Amino acid sequence: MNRRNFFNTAAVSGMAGLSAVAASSVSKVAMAALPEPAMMAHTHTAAPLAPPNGQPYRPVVTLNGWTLPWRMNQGVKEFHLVAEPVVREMAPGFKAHMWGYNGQSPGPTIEVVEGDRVRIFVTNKLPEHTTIHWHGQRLPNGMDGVAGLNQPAIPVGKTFVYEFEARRPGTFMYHPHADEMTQMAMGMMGFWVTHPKLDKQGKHPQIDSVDRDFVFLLNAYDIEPGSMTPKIMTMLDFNLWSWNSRIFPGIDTLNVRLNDKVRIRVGNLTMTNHPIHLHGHEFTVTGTDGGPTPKASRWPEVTADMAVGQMRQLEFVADEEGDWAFHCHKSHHTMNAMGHEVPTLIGVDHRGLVKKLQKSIPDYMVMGERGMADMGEMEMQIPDNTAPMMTGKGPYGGVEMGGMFSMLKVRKDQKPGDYQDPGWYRQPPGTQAYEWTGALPAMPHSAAAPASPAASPAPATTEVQIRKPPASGGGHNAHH
Ligand SMILES: [Cu+2]
Repeated sequence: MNRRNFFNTAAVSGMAGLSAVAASSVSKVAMAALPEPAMMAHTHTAAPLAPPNGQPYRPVVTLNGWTLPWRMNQGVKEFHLVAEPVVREMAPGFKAHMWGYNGQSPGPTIEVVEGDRVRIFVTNKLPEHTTIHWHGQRLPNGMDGVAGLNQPAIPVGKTFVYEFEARRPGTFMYHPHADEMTQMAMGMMGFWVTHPKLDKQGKHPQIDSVDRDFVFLLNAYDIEPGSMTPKIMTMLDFNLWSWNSRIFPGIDTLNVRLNDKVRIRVGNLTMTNHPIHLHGHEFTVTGTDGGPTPKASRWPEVTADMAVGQMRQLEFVADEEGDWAFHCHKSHHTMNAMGHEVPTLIGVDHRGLVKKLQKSIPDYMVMGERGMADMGEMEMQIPDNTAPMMTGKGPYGGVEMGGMFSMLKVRKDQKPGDYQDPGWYRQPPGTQAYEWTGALPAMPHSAAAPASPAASPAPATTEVQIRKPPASGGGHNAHH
């Protein structure tokens, strides 16, 4: 990494401290013509960046991210992205060596208005060439960013300029289209929002104005427990499922005021689909990467599938107070680094088996015979610099979640424009599930499954299948 001189410039209001950086490898002459690249040194959710010039709009909030400031140059919005190695803290105490933009992975969100002329300087500080593809945008063919097809790749140390008009409003993504497999596996991606031009009444026929507008990307990494660098050859077997390169409990919550109209824009740059599920409310999908959906085509949902390479824009009125889970519905995606070679052991009687098993699998230990909830409680020994599989504490105990999980927090007294976490919700008395302490009717007993292995020894006919983990360690068998 290049040595840097950090110095503070204007702070984005509230939570985000913003620092600009002058890189020693870029000469002063070059810097005079280029907009200074804004850098971000931390992973907090930055307060929305109110547009200092150009057309007005309600800015978005990037979960555990920030919006890239621009410079107006004779009517053109100029941005400067720096592609470079970064260290991203994925959860408190867990850092990953990634590639990204302007100090973070994902890169900063770019926000413009329909009709804006946009110029983006892209400086390549990676150890290999790169480009940027502006996923979903209408633009001249030579600005589309596919290396070899639309342009020569940006060599190491060079700066290229992309320039086009933001022709249609919508939600877009950006990512390299050069050695994509490596560069996206390493975390190079970002969001782009083009706000609509409004009519004289301040309205758009298909795009409603909202009180809160959140954006984040779905991404996935394969980082061996104890190591810090994502493996780039992985196609399916990722072990870290993240939102904006953060994993629960490292993902900030989405904090809103009761009865706010809320929009959440979610882009999927992983290699599998993610059914994103919201508790307590119904939403409609109001837009895709192709633009706003016709109003007559919208229906209520509580789960929307985000297919690979897609963006979905969800909208709802947050009219139920509380802390509502918001997560991917694939249960393996709400877990952190885990071994995939673990057989299902619920109901298996381990007595007498462990010693025999340890002859062929020396580090074998009993796990999972009562389900996997023990994992959330157990203080298991894990390698340095990794994340526990299921973790996160709520006000009533372990949440037993990891990965793609956060919460929508709806509060009556959340101030307009305040995005701070209000803390845990206190349910009004009499509105929480409670223990029944009265008499119970006789429980009919299923013959098939003993309730607990300790209470009923396994019958002699039980077949036990144990699969031996691969000798190599198989990549990420963290929990043996
Ligand atoms: Cu998922």
